Amino acid sequence: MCGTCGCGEEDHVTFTKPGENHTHFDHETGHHHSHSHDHQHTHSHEIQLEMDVLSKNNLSAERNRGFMEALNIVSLNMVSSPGSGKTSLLESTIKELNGQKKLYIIEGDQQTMNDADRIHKAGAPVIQVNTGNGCHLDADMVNHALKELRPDSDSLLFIENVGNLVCPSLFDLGESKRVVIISVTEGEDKPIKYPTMFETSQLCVINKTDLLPYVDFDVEKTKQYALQVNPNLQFVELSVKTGEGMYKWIEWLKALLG
Ligand SMILES: Nc1nc2c(ncn2[C@@H]2O[C@H](COP(=O)(O)OP(=O)(O)OP(=O)(O)O)[C@@H](O)[C@H]2O)c(=O)[nH]1
Ligand SMILES: [Mg+2]
Repeated sequence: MCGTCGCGEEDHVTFTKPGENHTHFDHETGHHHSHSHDHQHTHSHEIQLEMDVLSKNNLSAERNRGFMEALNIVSLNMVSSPGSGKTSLLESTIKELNGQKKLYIIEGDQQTMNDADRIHKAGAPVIQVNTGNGCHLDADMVNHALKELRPDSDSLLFIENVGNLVCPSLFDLGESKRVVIISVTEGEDKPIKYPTMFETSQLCVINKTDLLPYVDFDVEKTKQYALQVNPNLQFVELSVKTGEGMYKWIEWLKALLG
């Protein structure tokens, strides 16, 4: 199991491109802990284990960062609670940026090929990482996915993390920027309840604004809460469904790409 966030960890994580058989990544050589788990850890052992897991992840993340910098690949780690609209946003982005930039997608979910199939249909190269019981992607998984995906230089890589507002925030994947998505059905206090995700992101996308007339969600209050935990956070409000505000997201992406 993962000593940092407490999520269960499968011996094998799978990597699958739409229409192909999946490949395995043996965590014995990557993320797996080799010591026995008798569930008698003392508190100090747990802290040590957490530091080991995170420092090992940070080393792998730096390898990913170096690899992508060398190829001039801009990468975005898309994090949110389940169902905020990450895949929907990526489907629309693929259509909006059609032909202007080479896009690649890594999809993280515990199970299913659903999101990879959606992205494949939208027209971008994609690989699905199924994390089993794991509740976040880690840098080794992204490293392996990059080797399978083989992105071209000067491209844009989106990494859709497992839907979870807590654990993915601890794991640097080597990304250029982190984007947190919150939808208006989630409640405006999420940034102060789950501050790490908002602290470690550079952009906050507020999605599903088409639903604002039907829910009690104060956009300005949400921004204030988010700015309390991260005064430098930028915001884009949009509705993937209606397309309202999508141009602001595309402008942000284009500014990032330079
Ligand atoms: N009303 C409305 N619904 C939306 C919008 N964007 C996405 N949805 C819906 O929200 C649901 C979840 O969207 P997804 O794109 O699958 O969300 P996700 O964040 O990728 O979900 P996970 O990968 O499971 O974490 C779907 O039913 C979408 O159609 C939006 O702007 N407005
Ligand atoms: Mg998704």
